[in-house]
Formats: sequence, C-alpha cells, structure tokens
Amino acid sequence: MCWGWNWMPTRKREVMTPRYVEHGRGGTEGWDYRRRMTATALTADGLLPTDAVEAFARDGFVAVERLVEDDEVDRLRSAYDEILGADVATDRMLGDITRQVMVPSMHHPVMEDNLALAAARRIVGQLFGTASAARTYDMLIDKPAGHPCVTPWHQDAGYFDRPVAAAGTPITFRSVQVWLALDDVDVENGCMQFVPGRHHEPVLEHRVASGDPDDEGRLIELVDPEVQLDLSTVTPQPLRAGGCTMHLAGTPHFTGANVTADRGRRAYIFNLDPADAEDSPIEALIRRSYVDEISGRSAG
Ligand SMILES: O=C(O)CCC(=O)C(=O)O
Repeated sequence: MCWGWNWMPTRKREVMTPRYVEHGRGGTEGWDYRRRMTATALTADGLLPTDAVEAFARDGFVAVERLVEDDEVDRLRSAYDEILGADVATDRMLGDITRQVMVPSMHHPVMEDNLALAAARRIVGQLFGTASAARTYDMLIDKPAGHPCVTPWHQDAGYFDRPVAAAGTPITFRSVQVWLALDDVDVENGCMQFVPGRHHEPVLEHRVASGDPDDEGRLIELVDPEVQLDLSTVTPQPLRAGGCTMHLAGTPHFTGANVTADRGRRAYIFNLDPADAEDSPIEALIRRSYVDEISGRSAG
C-alpha cells in the first residue's frame, strides 16, 4: 500500500487528492511545466555559471544538465545494480513502500569514490566558498517502472530529529543534497520537483507518513502541502541520465510515482556539507551511525 502526502490509502486518495498526486506531478491543472524545465550547463571548469549560483541562492535548488559523462553513468549504473542484486544490510523499504539502500559507499568501491562525487564537491565548494565539501551520507532510491508510490512533499530538515523535527526549528546547517539521475527522468517516472524560495524559513510541520512515529525506515511528509506551500510554483526538473539536482535542507520537494511501463528511475543521492577539507570526523560518525541504526549493530 502507498502512503501519499496525506497517508490515506491509495483507493481513498484517488477520490480526494489533487491532480499532482494522482499523476505523480507537481504542477497544477493547465500549468505548462515544460516551460520551466531548465537545467544548467557547467562551465569548462566544471562550475556553475554565475546566474545559476544566483538561482540557487534565490530558489534553494539548481539543476545541472550534465554532472558526469556517459561512461561514468554506466559505471555507476553497474554498481547500483550490483548493490540492488546483493544482500546488503542497509537495504530497506523507505516508509515500507520504496526501495532505499542507505550508505551504498559502504558496499561498493564505485560508490565510495566516483566522478559525480568529485564534481559535486567542487560545485558545493563554489556555492559556499569552501575548498571542498564533505559527504555526510549517501543512498540509492529506486523507483522501477510501474512503481506506484510518490515520495511526498517534505523538507530534508524535517528528518533531522525523530520522529520529525519540530515545526518552527530554524535551519542552520548548509547541507546540500545531490540527486543524480542514472536514467532519463521526467514527471512520469519520478523526477524531482521543488517549490522555490522557501529554504530560508524554519522547518514546516511534518509527520511520519505511515502514522507510526516509531517507524524504523520512516518516510516523512508535510501535513498539508496545499496550505503550507504555494503549489502553483512547483518546478519539476526533468533530466537526462548524468544530470543532477542540488537542493538545500529547507527546500520542499516531491517525487511522483513511476507511471511508465518500461522506464526505470534509479536515483543516486548524496549529501555534502561545505568544508575546507574533503573528509571530517563528523562525516565518519554520521555515516557509521546510519549503518549501525539500520543493521542493528551497536555504534561502539
Ligand atoms: O528519490 C526520491 O524519490 C525522493 C528523494 C528525496 O526526496 C530525498 O532524498 O529527500
């Protein structure tokens, strides 16, 4: 069973939810989302052009047309599929509905070090004026063709306490989430969708989508996105494989179901904190605690 933004069972949602949930789409009826599907080409140095840096500051997200070339996409896809085919401790169902592998870098050398990470570290360093950026965690979220469930509207900052961060908590950290498409993505197979310009304000009210606050692999959602957000500004970000989005912890986002019959949607996701060195003790601690939490091992 899928839990949508209002965690009503699917059958009831079909009657009661707005079109953007039914169709896995963030836009409102009649709104031409294609006019807004802009992704930025990087400069020859692999950096964002100035207007994209400004857009990131204004909107809280940016889309990069191509972060890595096709051969690196192929390498990442192979690693991705190997991990999905293996029996790894951090493989779980996010909110009981969508397959998620936490910390794939613990399981495969390609996920530990690759050109996507290197390129994104450079860009996050550019955005925050630091020498580089430290990875705090990474994950895979897989929506194969026909996957029926949305990832409801939320801010990543909502995850920063259990079961959810309290509404009104200021967002003080500068973590950037990188969402790399390993398949071509659009609204039909579950591309990222954002509400721009909301990232400067405190955490909105969230809840655990399943209704169970002790849910181990909890999926969180905004309690009433139609009221909390201006959904007329929703910006879907279709991408070619190898392109990515980058967003801040306060930026509301959503992905639809994969309503296609034959197009997978493999997303490789990692978080980077601007830092003056590539690795920090914090990184190791945070990444280990995710693994320990999921595999049931003690942190010691
Ligand atoms: O890939 C998805 O479906 C959702 C990703 C997301 O919302 C997140 O990682 O916060």
